[in-house]
Amino acid sequence: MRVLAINDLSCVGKCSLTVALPIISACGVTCDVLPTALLSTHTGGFTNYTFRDLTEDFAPTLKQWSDLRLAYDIIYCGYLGNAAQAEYVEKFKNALLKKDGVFIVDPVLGDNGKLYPGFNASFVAAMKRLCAQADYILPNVTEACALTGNDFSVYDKADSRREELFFALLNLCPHPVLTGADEKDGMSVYYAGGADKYKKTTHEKIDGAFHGSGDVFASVFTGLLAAGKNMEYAVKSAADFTCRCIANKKKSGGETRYGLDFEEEIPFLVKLTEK
Ligand code: PXL
Repeated sequence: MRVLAINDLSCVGKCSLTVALPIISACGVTCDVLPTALLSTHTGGFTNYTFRDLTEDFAPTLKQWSDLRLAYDIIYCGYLGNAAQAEYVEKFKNALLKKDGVFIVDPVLGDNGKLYPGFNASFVAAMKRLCAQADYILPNVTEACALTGNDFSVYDKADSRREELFFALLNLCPHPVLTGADEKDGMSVYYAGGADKYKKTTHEKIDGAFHGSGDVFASVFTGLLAAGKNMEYAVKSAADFTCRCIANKKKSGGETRYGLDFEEEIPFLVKLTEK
């Protein structure tokens, strides 16, 4: 199994590729990377970070990889450096994803009702077009609202409207996985799909904003699918794993902007791949 992870390289702060690479590798799968941008830290909770857009490397990279006849079982795309990269990602997918390969898009756009720095409506539109090409999309509630043109303040904490939001995502992609739904009895993930159906898995709610949680979830989900697990197992296990990492972070009391300490849970992840 061979995965291509398309995401930024934030040197400090444990998100994107610094999470995807170790986690997908721990699932026993080759993980190649296409960095979309190089940042000194991620953009959440830090100031004065550097940002180097790597779009100009995309065309020659695709040329070389096509010449090498690389072929991927899974392409997993996360944070993009600009809207134009979305079209390039589609080209990578068309050229390098195996015929029966799986395309996963984590539409990294924002959190807590706000878009991340540098993103605007045309960036959201480009990400939406990419989501329409995907087999699985993994938005949080903020991203789901942005993609479906819904108002976050209406859907945040409105447990009864989650179902509506999930079905709106189903118009975009056959297998949406809606993460980080903050509900009365815990944090839920909505998934599955099918005409008028959804399933959900609910985990303990831990107060606080934990940076990089979405990337940990998406990486475990991708790694477990690549390891041959089914979607339901991958969703539930990714939620379990992320929840354990969040609990550890809460306990250690470290600054949340430095990301989750997923490393100590790697042995647990390896066990999840063996079940
Ligand atoms: O975790 C999402 C993410 C990924 N990459 C960069 C980010 C963020 C969120 O802030 O800034 C560069």
